[in-house]
Amino acid sequence: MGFTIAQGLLLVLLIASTMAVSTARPIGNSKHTKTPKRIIVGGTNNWKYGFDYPTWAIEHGPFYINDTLVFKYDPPTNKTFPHNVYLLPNLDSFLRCDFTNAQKVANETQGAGEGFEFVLKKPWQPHYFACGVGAHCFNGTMRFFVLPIYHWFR
Ligand SMILES: *[C@@H]1O[C@H](CO)[C@@H](O)[C@H](O)[C@H]1NC(C)=O
Ligand SMILES: *[C@@H]1O[C@H](CO)[C@@H](O)[C@H](O)[C@H]1NC(C)=O
Ligand SMILES: *[C@@H]1O[C@H](CO)[C@@H](O)[C@H](O)[C@H]1NC(C)=O
Ligand SMILES: *[C@@H]1O[C@H](CO)[C@@H](O)[C@H](O)[C@H]1NC(C)=O
Ligand SMILES: [Cu+2]
Repeated sequence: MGFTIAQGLLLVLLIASTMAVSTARPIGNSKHTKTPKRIIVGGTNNWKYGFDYPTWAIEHGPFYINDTLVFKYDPPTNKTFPHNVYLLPNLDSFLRCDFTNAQKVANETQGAGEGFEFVLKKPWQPHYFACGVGAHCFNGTMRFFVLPIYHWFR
């Protein structure tokens, strides 16, 4: 499969993000409890076009089993783009933003208010999140990858 330079860079970032699991969290740091966390995707940026979610995911990972990812986005109006949330089936579809066989987990209105909550239940399974609207995934960097791990790897 032919990779572009951008796709190659993304792959390097993904590998770096999984390796960060072993280096980013010093053992014995008392700040790290076992209570699942509620994490707003993008922080105060919420879920929007053009924010760098791949980097956000690296900087805020690793993510743990039972942590909740919260996607916040306004319902579509005349002035705002709609957004939604899909899970892409594999790394290749993620790199190409190919929504064939993707699973829509939140529609255009579910990000309103407290946001759409996705609980990370499946250990060691890569989750490829992306927005399925227009070019939001490919050109708007509305995509990221998480690999939920168990707390005792902390
Ligand atoms: C995750 O939450 C479920 C339901 O509350 C619980 O049964 C399970 O033990 C939790 N898993 C971990 C790894 O904490
Ligand atoms: C949005 O667009 C519709 C149709 O173009 C219009 O009727 C409505 O007044 C607009 N709403 C706002 C808040 O601008
Ligand atoms: C989005 O999903 C919610 C919850 O399933 C549903 O109530 C709502 O009608 C849906 N909205 C659209 C625009 O499909
Ligand atoms: C993304 O942007 C590039 C360059 O502006 C453009 O050529 C391409 O068609 C866009 N991709 C999509 C899926 O719209
Ligand atoms: Cu979007």
